[in-house]
Amino acid sequence: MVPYKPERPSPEETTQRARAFREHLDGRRSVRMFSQDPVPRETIEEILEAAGTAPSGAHKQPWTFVAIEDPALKAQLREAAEEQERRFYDELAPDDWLEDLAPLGTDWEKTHLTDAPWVIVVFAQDYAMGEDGERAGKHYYVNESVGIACGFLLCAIRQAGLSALTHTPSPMKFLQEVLARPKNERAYLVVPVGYPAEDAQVPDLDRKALDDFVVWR
Ligand code: IYR
Repeated sequence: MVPYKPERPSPEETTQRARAFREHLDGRRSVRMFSQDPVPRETIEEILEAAGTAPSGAHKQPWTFVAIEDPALKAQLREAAEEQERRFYDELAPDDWLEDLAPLGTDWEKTHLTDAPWVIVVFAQDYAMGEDGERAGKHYYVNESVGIACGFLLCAIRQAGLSALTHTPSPMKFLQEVLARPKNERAYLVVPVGYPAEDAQVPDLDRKALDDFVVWR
């Protein structure tokens, strides 16, 4: 154990700071239309380091982030994703799911995978793997841990002044193959990162009011 002495703002200051952060986060929108303008690798490194500060079960940090800028690999990813998505929209998705997606204007086409300068693919490690490729230890609360790390990732992207999309192509198995990830890793989330396109549009949606999602006791 080591001492922990973070700064200690006054109670009033905690409100101000919480409000400022809330307002900043409230301006975040998921973006599906990206500019091809470049984003420095250094920015992505900082964003990934921020994600890596997330808490995790038994501090096992059970995540791998694959940061892709190679246009050929992004194109390969897009082609594979669109193949899955075509099947999803044409065959697999039940009608009520398609109805729920209609206001978002999504379809099988995934231009963000080639337009965004970076595509981060997040993998969850269901167990630890040794150098020899054999199971080497347990991981705990993997979904919770990786989910929190993705939350940190999205906050860091917002703080950098960039935009992202949380894309979950379904099924996601192809990502493990295209990106040649080991067998202990399971694709969790695809996050294109960049500037929004000049003419980007987002759905006109509201967020739940506090009273609609909080219970005070
Ligand atoms: N994976 C599909 C469908 C999709 C599902 C949900 I739930 C969304 O919020 C958005 C899309 C796609 O990416 O288009």
